[in-house]
Amino acid sequence: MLFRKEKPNMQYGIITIKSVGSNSGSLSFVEGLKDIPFEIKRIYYITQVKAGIRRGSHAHKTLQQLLFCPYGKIRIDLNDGKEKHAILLDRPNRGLLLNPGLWREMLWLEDNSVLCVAASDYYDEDDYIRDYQAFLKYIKEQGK
Ligand code: T46
Repeated sequence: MLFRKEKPNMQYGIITIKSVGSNSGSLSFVEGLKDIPFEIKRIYYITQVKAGIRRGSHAHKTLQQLLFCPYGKIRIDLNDGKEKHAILLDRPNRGLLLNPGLWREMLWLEDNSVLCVAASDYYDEDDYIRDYQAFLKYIKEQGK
């Protein structure tokens, strides 16, 4: 597993998702524990979003996720409480691995762009930090 980080201290990585192309299109695939460092327990995807819409504004305490955009263009704004960085998901083979402890916002840059997510665990609202001040406090406590 080879992850590229543009900000070495931030808890995220970029992967190139394996793809097989032919005259009849392109097929991309990800295998848990082989291509990404966790077993996939949940898949979800977000559709029918207009350009200019923002979602997210939360962090996770333990969840690891792989985000990818098989169609369209979405910007992911990351913030670890110290640094901010934006990642563009604009092609089907670009994957963004997110470790816990990152505040994220997703900005749709094109109508109907699709955000797909493979997650390391089942849905659990208790794993979310949805208040920014609570996030900053949490990060500070984790750093102790
Ligand atoms: C994340 C970003 C990238 C469920 O019931 N099950 C699920 O598996 C998920 C993901 C959500 N939900 C419910 C919880 C909310 O009532 O769906 C509703 C919308 O979720 P939320 O506002 O958290 O959606 P986003 O787009 O802001 O965030 C989502 C994920 O929730 C989050 O984990 O990292 O995408």
